[in-house]
Amino acid sequence: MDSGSKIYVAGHRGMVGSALVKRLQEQGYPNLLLRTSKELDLRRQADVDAFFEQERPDFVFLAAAKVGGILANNTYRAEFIYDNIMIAANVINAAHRSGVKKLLNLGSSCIYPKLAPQPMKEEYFLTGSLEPTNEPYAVAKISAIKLCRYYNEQYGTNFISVMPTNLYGPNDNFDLEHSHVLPALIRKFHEAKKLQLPHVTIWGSGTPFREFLHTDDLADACMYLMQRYDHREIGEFINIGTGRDTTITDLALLVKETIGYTGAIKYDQSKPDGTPRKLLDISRLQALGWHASITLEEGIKTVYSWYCSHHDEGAAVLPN
Ligand code: GFB
Repeated sequence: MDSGSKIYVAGHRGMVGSALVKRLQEQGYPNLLLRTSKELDLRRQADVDAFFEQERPDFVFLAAAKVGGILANNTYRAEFIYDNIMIAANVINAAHRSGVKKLLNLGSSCIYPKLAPQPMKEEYFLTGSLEPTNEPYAVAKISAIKLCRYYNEQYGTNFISVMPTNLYGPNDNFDLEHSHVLPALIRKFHEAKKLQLPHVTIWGSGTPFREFLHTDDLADACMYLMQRYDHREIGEFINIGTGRDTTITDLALLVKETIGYTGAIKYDQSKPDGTPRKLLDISRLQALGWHASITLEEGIKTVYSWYCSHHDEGAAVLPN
């Protein structure tokens, strides 16, 4: 990529896409091609083909997806598989047809078997059954990995896939039903503090482990890989994570402390736990010279400040 390259970021309004746009701009890539989902519905093949034919981007970051937390994944199962397969198939096929030089496809750590050994190495892919709560999303993401791989093999394209762990950052979804755990906890503890509620209820048992990566780190890793490595060096895909995880209870305690809430934590065990643990093995990424730099403590503080300035009337009031 050079400063004149035409770069399409699919999903630029989302949490990941917006972090990529910020990073691309910071690194001096002004020629960005951006379309909202209203302007271009990526599920419609003819529209996607016409867009690529007309615009002919040099590079593509495929960050568009229908995403959500455990309950959204488990509820809107048909939409999660259909929308995500259509988006991936249309963008990857159009990128090939229009001669895109390189494409980076964003997946998810839920592509691994539910009970994969920990930490999860890339070679554990497709060695066991998936976690049922996000099987539709995972199958779509697995299809996208395979599309990239087989287009590379048959057509000689250079499409790389990356599998990030659980992500958080600005522009996340803070809806209590549909969001992931971290934005949900930020909102729950913030509102409980403001309204002086006696307790906050979190879902499941609190015992599952999750690994969290800030989207600024993810964007940095994506740029690093896009600029330096092609699909032969990356292989079928590569993990992106921090190498550290935490239980949901410890995460809740950290958010509680960051926000300065003093009430109790209760558990709603009628909600699913999901997979017990999904820590990524990041040795391959480290061997390529990249590591995360934002700690979970710092990341939660900055996202909480972002939440307060975008979703709440009052400014962020962090305890000392
Ligand atoms: O982040 P999350 O929704 O998704 O939930 P997954 C992680 C864990 O946090 C689960 C618990 O064990 C939840 O039960 N949890 C506790 C909560 N309180 C809450 C809460 O208030 N809201 C939410 N949402 N969770 C998703 C997949 O799985 O991970 C997607 O469904 C995707 O497909 C994404 O792969 C990265 O980590 O379980």
